[in-house]
Amino acid sequence: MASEQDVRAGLRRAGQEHLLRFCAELAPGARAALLAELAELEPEALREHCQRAAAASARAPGPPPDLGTRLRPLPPGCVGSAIRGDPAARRRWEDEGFRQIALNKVAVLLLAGGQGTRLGVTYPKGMYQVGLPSQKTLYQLQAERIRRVEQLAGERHGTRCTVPWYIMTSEFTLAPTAEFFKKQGFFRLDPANVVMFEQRMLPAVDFSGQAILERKDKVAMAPDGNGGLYRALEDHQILQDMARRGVEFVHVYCVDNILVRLADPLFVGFCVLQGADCGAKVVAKAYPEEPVGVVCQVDGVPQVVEYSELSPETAQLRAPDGSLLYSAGNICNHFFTRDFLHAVIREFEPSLQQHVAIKKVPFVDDAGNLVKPLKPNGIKLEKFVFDVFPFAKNFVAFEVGREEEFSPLKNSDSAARDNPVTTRRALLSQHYLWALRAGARFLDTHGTLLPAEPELSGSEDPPACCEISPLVSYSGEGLEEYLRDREVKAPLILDEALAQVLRPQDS
Ligand code: UD2
Repeated sequence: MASEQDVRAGLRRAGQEHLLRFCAELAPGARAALLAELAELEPEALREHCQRAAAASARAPGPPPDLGTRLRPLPPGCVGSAIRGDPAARRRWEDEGFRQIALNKVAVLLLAGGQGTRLGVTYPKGMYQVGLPSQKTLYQLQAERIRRVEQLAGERHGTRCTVPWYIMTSEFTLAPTAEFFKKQGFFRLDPANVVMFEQRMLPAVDFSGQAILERKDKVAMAPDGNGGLYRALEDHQILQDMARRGVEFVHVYCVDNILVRLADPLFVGFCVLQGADCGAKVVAKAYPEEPVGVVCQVDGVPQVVEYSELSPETAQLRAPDGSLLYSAGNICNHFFTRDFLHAVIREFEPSLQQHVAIKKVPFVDDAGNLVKPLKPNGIKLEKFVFDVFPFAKNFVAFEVGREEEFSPLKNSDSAARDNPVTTRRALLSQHYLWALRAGARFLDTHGTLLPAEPELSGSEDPPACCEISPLVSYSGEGLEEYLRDREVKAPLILDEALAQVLRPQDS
């Protein structure tokens, strides 16, 4: 255990000795915990971090004034599409994706270290359930999509295959996530193929460059952003684990998109056949201020300009056809080769930009009282996962349909968008349309035929409630077998058990 003397000497070198100002009055347990936390902070790195945070917050807020003139949309040559163009090309991409999955070369990696502040829950967002008839959580939907895509790839290639699931957590989310997975029996995945690892935390700093104490015995710490991924991969030797398993391609995604297609064969196959080392799924932005980053070029190099850093004027610019000029919305679904991740860790990680977030950070004042500030008082520095795009040798983007693939849970129901109601509706609308396309006709609870509505507005619930388990269908495939020319009573919950009942008997 670190001695108080050693910790104090380190903090003095870092200019942060104030963090021990209540040490003498702490009970032995609390004191040991504080010393242990502080001993983890390397003095030189802490000094630099605090100075950098204060300097960054002193700079003018907002994007660099000339950013607008340095932006260009992505060149069409590096953009593929799941919704337009040649269907034969799409089949080729999908075949290739399934082939790579069947060869055990594809892994998924979930970014789950965020605190879910906007949603306002105290537990990890993946444990949230948006009120589906099945009451499945986001984690469960994701686990089941992994199982289904493994099954589909296995059936095509006559093999058994695995898509390992790497989950990056933080100090806030690791313990509850691990406990939840255990309690849920890992959703019937093999626990050996679910690898959780923790990202680093960084102290929040005030405007004068002093790290903030949130309690007398605790420094205010925050995860180092989803771009903390790269250091975390190195800290926990994750690429070595991938290499042992033969994984070459990694689909990285964020936790809150209820429609996320894990290890999406189409996206993976497209990236592989293009020889890409790095790729991003995009959707056309719904409106100029939509809180998604824009995938574009800055000074001729592919990059994401985050929504918080894009000026309103640039966000509103229109192309000659009237569409938004910068419309390639980042949905936080990225493709990386393992080799590229290796290069990032070896060469580029230290040069990744640090983004500044100014927040209200509760603190103890000099008299030892807990203060909840009314104005922002603290600086958090974060790296972003997509800031590695400029280092790619061959970057591609892949356009997908919003209704099929993007509905994020960001806010509580008090917000108008991206909340539990809108995400639940997005999933149930998708499943209703899949069922209609497969030939189902819905009856209400009295057995009256409901009119089919193949076009949904998105602002209302579908006319019949239908939820299809990912274990039955990953992206709408294979449903004719159960639903063609069938009259089914709403609500319909098509899970594995019902699929058994509806399956035509072998003659
Ligand atoms: C993210 C994207 C944004 C847009 C949007 C789409 C980033 C930086 N921004 O914005 O461009 O695509 O999603 O929905 O990717 N996380 C961690 N560790 C952290 C912080 C966050 O793992 O320290 C995870 C978090 O749990 C979530 C993901 O990263 O799964 C995205 O985080 P967010 O919800 O804070 O990002 P958001 O919505 O501002």
